[in-house]
Amino acid sequence: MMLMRLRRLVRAVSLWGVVVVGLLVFTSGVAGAVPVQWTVESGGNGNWYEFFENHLEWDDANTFAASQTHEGLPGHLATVTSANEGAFLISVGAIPAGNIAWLGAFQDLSAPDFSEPGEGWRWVTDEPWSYQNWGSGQPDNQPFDENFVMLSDLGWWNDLPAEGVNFTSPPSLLVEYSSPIPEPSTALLLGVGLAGLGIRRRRR
Ligand SMILES: [Ca+2]
Ligand SMILES: [Ca+2]
Repeated sequence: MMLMRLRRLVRAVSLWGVVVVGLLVFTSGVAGAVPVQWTVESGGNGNWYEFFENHLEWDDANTFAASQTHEGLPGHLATVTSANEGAFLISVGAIPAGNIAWLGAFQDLSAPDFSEPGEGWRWVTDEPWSYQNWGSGQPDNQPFDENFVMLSDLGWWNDLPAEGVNFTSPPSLLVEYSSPIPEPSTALLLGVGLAGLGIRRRRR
């Protein structure tokens, strides 16, 4: 009798264990989606992108993204630096329908070219600010302090305050995993070196 009761108890405990582990897996699964790669073979940059449902103010989202890694590559808030990159993100549904996500873009208020609402924008990776996909009427800096960029599920951008929509509702975030980008000076030296090699070859 005692033994049977004990067995029943063990079975009940292990069942609950399975349920609890299942719940833990489920809840942690909600926070991050599966990273998707924009492969070099398909014309991409080889980087990975992962949507996180975490709703954080921009600075905390930026810190969170930088703490993530995938396949040994460091994360950062995503930088959309070309129309092709933006189109790729839409094609794979990187931002689930009905969601918005922080990008790694901010307005440098001390930059020499700063002016509201459209100038002084920078990427967290120091990539050149040459491509933009602002939504209609954006950036507007309205009502004030909109110095960070969100990406919509449809691909357009909007400037928002660090605290998010209406200063109370932070977007989710999109992490990009990429190889560290070479310093411009290193890239330039490499380019000059390669050009020099080309000249020497041609002289032979
Ligand atoms: Ca602004
Ligand atoms: Ca705005």
